[in-house]
Amino acid sequence: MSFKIVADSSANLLSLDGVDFSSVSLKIITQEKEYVDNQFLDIDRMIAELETYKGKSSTSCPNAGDWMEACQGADEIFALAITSGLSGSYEAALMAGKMYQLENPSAKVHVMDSLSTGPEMQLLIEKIQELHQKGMDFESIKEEITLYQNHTHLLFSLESLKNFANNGRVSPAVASVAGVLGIRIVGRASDRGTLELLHKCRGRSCTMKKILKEMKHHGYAGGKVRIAHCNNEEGAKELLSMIEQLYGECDIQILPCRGLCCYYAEKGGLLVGFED
Ligand code: X90
Repeated sequence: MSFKIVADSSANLLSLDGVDFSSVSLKIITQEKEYVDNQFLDIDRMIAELETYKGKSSTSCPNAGDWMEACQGADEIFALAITSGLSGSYEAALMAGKMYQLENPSAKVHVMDSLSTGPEMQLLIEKIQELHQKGMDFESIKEEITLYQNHTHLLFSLESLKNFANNGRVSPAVASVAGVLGIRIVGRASDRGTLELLHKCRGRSCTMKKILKEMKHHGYAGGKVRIAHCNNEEGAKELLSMIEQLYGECDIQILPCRGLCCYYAEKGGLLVGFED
């Protein structure tokens, strides 16, 4: 039985040690070029080019064919997509799952709407891997991961919602709040998988305090934390040390955002996935 985890590139993971894994690329599109969010994407260059680019830009999700291709050859597949509240990726993955099972009647496919993205997806993926490595069977992993998903959360701090607004993924009124120079937005992935704004902050110390406050409020008690950042390793490290000051040594990892998350989170953005 070959087991595989497949996730779209919003999870910021290109590979995983010890389990068969494929990333399915989203794309960032300008009138001049297309950035495919895969291992070849030079993210710093994309950010620099987008900074000087004055035209329209958008993103597109993988189609069912892209998801199908990533599943090829596997008998048991867990497929995780960015929230269906903001993207069509989950719908495409669902369709691919059905098609794959028609072509491979003995295959098992479980498609998940992460209702989130980035580091919260990473937590789900790591848990699936852990359960599989413990020897748990497909159906039991499915049950466990559904329960686990109720205990993971995503918070974020963003300096701008420009790309969200330009692509109609938040209202212009909401975006204008974040558009004020020096104002950062702290928010969360809502239970429906949409952007929920919680605080407006001026300066880094306020941002960090609000993130910590929201983590506590949502039940954080020293569990796993995954922090993804767009060109803001310093901020991620500061948050890590503040968490450890409060909770002692925890299982925390920092990783850079890949293309899709960087496009929306923009320079300075932090995404924090954690367990309650
Ligand atoms: O289908 C597409 O074109 C992709 C659209 C993706 C839009 C959302 C990207 C989010 C990236 C930014 C901060 C976290 C927000 C989480 C809300 C659930 C990361």
